[in-house]
Amino acid sequence: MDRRKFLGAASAVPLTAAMATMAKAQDKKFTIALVPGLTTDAFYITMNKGAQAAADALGVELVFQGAPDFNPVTQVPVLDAVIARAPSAILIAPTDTTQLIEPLRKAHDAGIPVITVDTFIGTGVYQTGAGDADFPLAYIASDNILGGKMAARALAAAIGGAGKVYVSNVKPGISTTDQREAGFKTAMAEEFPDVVVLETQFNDNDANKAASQLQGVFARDADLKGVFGANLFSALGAGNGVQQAGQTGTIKVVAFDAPGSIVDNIKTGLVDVAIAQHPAEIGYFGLVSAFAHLTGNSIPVSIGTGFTIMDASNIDNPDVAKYIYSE
Ligand code: T6T
Repeated sequence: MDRRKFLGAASAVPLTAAMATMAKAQDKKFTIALVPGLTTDAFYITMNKGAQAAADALGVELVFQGAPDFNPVTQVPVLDAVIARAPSAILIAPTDTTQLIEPLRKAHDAGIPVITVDTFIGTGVYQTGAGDADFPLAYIASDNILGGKMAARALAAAIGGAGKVYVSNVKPGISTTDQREAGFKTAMAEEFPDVVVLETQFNDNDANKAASQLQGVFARDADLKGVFGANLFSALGAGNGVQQAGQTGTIKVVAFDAPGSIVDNIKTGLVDVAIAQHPAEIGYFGLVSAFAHLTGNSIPVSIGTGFTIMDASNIDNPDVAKYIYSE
């Protein structure tokens, strides 16, 4: 066999096999459901855009179906309805690490592959044969512990390395925001001994509650130096609270997530730093992973997406601004 023929033969086999699988896949139109934490959150709207871009490229029908608030009580009936329609696969941001295990097992038992995006169930370590929540095929998300540490470093820098701060958070039991708080507290304890982290305030994803909690903390601790808003609504509310207390620029705000409203707050000086996730990439890789699995390929059990740190110095840079969430 001459060299050209040899090369052709060597590469043709896997290539043809892959193409045949793809072609077979495209004979059947897959329908993939994306169940977000809630439908009206710019984070999940942006995730859906990324998933839609992949779906368009692969000829997949994408169905975006979720609840109006971030709550297992409203998410589970939506999930049940999605399972009843027997999609080819489900991408879901579970709203609670334990309460979504049994509802998602129903999908798994019905033969519907499950991939979790953004949040996880159980420990988030899947396909190990251990525990009762390892059945999802993959987890695709930001590294939320790292994100919390990044927030701590940004807030410590903003307050000059000393003083009282607290975390404005959603509620316990959400993998992402639990991990952000844990990462934040670890970094503060290990790297910033002069920062005092006060008790976390839980706002149930209600920005108004987060705003009044800020005022409550400030009333008790008038020397409050900063707050970390651990997700979009926590950060927005904490910022509003700082403004309502007349403390703009004095009480520093570090925000997780980057909707247009937070970017506006960076421009007015209310928010110092926003840690933007890359939700479009989470949606894109989620969709591609589901398609790869459905067409007979193995997929990574975990995919981590990145962050972009936004502040007044870089927010007008198009390479940074492209990560502002869609509304
Ligand atoms: O921060 C995101 C997401 O990562 C988290 O799981 C829930 O809150 C957001 O959707 C922002 O509102």
